[in-house]
Amino acid sequence: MSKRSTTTRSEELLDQALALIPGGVNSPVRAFHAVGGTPPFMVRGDGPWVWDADGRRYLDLVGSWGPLILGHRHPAVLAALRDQLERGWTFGAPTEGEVRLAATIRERMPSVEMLRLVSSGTEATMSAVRLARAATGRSKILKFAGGYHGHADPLLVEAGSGVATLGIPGTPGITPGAAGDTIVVRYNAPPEAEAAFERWPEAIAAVIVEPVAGNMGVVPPAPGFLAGLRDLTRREGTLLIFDEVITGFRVARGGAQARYGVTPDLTCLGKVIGGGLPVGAYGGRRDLMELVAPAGPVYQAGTLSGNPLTVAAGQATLDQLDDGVYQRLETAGQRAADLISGAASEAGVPMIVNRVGSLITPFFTGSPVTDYDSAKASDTARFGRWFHRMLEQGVSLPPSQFEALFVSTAHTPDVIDEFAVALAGSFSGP
Ligand code: HOZ
Repeated sequence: MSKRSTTTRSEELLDQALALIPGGVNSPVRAFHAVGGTPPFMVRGDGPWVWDADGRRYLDLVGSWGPLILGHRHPAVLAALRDQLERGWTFGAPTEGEVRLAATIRERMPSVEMLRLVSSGTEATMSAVRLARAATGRSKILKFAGGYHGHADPLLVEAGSGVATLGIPGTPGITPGAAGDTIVVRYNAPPEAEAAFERWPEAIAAVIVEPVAGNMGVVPPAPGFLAGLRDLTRREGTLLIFDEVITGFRVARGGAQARYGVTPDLTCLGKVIGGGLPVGAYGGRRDLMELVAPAGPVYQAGTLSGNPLTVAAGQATLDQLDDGVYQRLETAGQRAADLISGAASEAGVPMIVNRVGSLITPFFTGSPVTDYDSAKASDTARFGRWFHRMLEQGVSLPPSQFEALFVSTAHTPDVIDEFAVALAGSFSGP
């Protein structure tokens, strides 16, 4: 087999990785399959910046896909991690830190009366679905096309994120039984959800929804969509699960449920609550959570759940997030979105920029993006060309049209000025 010629350290590392790790990456969205080229292998981060193995510096708008709401190596998070490291990093036993973090989450998100910490968003959604099935005695789950809730079998059907990016059509490895229990309807289309309940009466255990879709690109809920789901699920005896893995403590101090004033039965969390270390959580109504083992019979467990380092980083992160921070994130997000729209319109490129707080997706289309079909109408080849021009200018964006840009508190006005410079001329050309 002939070896690819290599010129950069990232290319060398990718060559080695391809022989050892599927696709050379440990999560598909990191590969550059949708945009072409070699992903820079990162070695260091600081504030809004990351550096690759070839010493190039990038303005980071990936933010580790959401957790780094304070940017890289925030001093408070670093201090909390150092402090915990000195005392040990896993005990397989309860710790005071877990209790504090749970109390902080409940105080900011009152619908989460009790919660269980796990190690990833996938674990959180998977466990919430199991709990919903146990609590209702029903089998089916209703989700929305382009919604991504991690990679548990029943939730991968018509999923967004990497599944959308790679255009994976079916669900190889998933049994017809698992897929058959998942009903998929259009996001922001209440009549479709209502029709599903008519077709499968008393069969749907839960509706699971990203209250702001973030994995088909950012798609805000239409006015009344979430409240409509709340009414519908209540009427039908079905649980409403908000997947706030991306939006939790990102779009408001109390998450999307506070921003839109709709209270779910169960909430899934991740990303921000771990401050950049592996984490997930599911929680909600006390009567439901008391069904979880060992309080109740619904089994779920994890060796590193509530890991002390994760809990320390998560607590230190949440401790920074006051109202002023959300105001700053809103302002920075608005300015970044305006700059992208302005540069695109100057170049005559049709573009819709969707934004909720510090979550942004520029869609290469002239028509509103309200669901998965309208997201897929984007010119993904043009997105790829723009992505590479920005990378050349030293800006690291998510390598897919169907993801969100994440602005952090480290994206100060000066840093956004640098983004503006990089944007200039980035939409010119084909
Ligand atoms: N799915 C998330 C991004 N939309 C997390 C990143 C990943 O899948 O690796």
